[in-house]
Amino acid sequence: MGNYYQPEIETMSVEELQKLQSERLAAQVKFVYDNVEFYKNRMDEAGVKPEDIKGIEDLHKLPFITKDDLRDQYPYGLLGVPLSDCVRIQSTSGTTGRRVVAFYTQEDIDVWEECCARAIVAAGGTKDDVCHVCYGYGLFTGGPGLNGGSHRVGCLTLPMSSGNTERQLQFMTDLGSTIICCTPSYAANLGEAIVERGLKDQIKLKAGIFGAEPWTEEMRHNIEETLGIKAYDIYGLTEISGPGVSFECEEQAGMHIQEDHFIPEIINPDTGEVLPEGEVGELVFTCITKKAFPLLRYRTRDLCYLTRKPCSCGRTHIRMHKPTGRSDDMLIIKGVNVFPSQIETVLLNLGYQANYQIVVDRVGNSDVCEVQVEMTPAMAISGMPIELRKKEIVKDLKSMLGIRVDVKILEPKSIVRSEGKAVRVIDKRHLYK
Ligand code: DLL
Repeated sequence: MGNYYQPEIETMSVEELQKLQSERLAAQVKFVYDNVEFYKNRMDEAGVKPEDIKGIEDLHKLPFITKDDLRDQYPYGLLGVPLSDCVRIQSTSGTTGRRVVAFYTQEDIDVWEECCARAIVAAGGTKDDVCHVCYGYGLFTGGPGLNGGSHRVGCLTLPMSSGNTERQLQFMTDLGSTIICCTPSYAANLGEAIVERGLKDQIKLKAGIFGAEPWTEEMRHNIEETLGIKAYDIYGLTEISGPGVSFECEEQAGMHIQEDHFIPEIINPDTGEVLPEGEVGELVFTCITKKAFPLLRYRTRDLCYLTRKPCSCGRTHIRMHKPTGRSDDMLIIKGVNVFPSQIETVLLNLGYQANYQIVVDRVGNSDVCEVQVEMTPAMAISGMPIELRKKEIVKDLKSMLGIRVDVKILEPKSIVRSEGKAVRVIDKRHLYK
C-alpha cells in the first residue's frame, strides 16, 4: 500500500468510480452542448442528443475531435465559459502548424494541480521534500503544473525552469533537492554533468518525475543508476490540462489515469473502432470536469494500451502503458514503420547513452536513414575499432527493425544536449514535399 494525496478518490472501488464517471459524463455532455456551438453542431450532425448520453456505456456515440479541429477553432471556438471566467492560458509549442491555446478557469487549475500533487505523493513526496522543478515555465505546461502540485503537497518548491545546468547543480547541492521534475533527456544530461563534476556524493535526490517525451525502460535504468534515484513516469498533454493526466506509482508498471477527471479509450487509429483492454491503439480522452476548454473524445495520436489489472499500490484507476510513440512520430522508412523508441532500445542495450539522432533523407526515390550515436567517454578510450562498433549496431538494428540503416559513430559530446524535449528525428524528406 502506498501514500495517496486523495485516498478516497484514488482507491475508490471501480463500481463507484464508474458511477461517478457516468454522472459527470452526462452532465458534461449537456454542458458542452448548451455552451459550445462547435459541440452542438458536431452532435447534431452525428444525430446525438445530450439525453442519449446517460453514462459511460454511451460514450462511443459521441463524435471524435482532433487536433485539426482545435486548430480550426483557434483561439476561442471551444470556450465553455465566458472569457472573463478564464484565468490562464497554456500553449503547445506549435512547431507543426498553428498553436493550440488551452484556457483554464480557477477550478480547472485546481483540478490540474491536484492531479500533479497525486503524482508527487505517489513518487514518495511529502511536505518535507525539496522539489526541484526544471521543466520549462511559461506557455509550456510542465513547469507550472508540477510547480502547482508541489505547492499543494507542501514541498519546498524550487521553480528552476529548464537550462543553465551549472545553476541547477548549485541549487541542487546547496538546497538538498530530493525530488526532481524534468524531461528524461534532461535528467540524463544532468546525470552526465553530475558524474563529470564528481558531485554524486553531494546529491540528495531520491526520486524523479519524468515525462513530456517518450523514453524507454533502458533509459529509466540508466537514469536511476546514474542519479541513484527511483525514476517515475508522468504523462499529459496541454489540450487535456498538462502533466498529471496519468502517473506512475511505486510499482512503476504503467501510469494510473486520473479517471475521476478523464475517461480513456483506445481506438484503432485507422477505423476509429474502440479496442478491448490490452490492445495497442490510439489513446482518446474525454474530460468530464474541465470547463474552460472542454474536450470530448479527443484523439491524442499517442499509441499505448490500457490495463485494469489490480495494482498492489491500492489505486483502482486504470493504467496506461508508456506510450511507445505517437502515430505521427512514426517514421515510414523504405515502407517499414519505425519508432524512435525501438532505435533507443537497441542503442542503450549496447551500452550507449540516449545521445543519438535519426536522420532520414530521400535520395532519388529511396529513403535513407542514418542513426548517429555518440560514444560514451569510456567507449572512446576502449580501443574497440569504430568499424566493429558500427557493424554491431547495424546488425542489432536490422533485427529490431527489419531494415538496414546506416550508422555513424560520433565522439562524446558531439550532439547538442536538450534542456526540454529532445529532438531525436531530423526528417529531411519534408524538404521535397
Ligand atoms: O508534454 C505535458 C507534460 C509536461 C507531460 C511534463 C509530462 C511532464 P505537450 O507539450 O502538449 O504536453 O505534449 C504532449 O507529449 O501527447 C505525448 O506525445 C508526449 N508525452 C507527454 N508525456 C509523455 C510520457 C506535455 N510520459 C505530448 N511518455 C503527448 C511519452 C509523453 N510521451
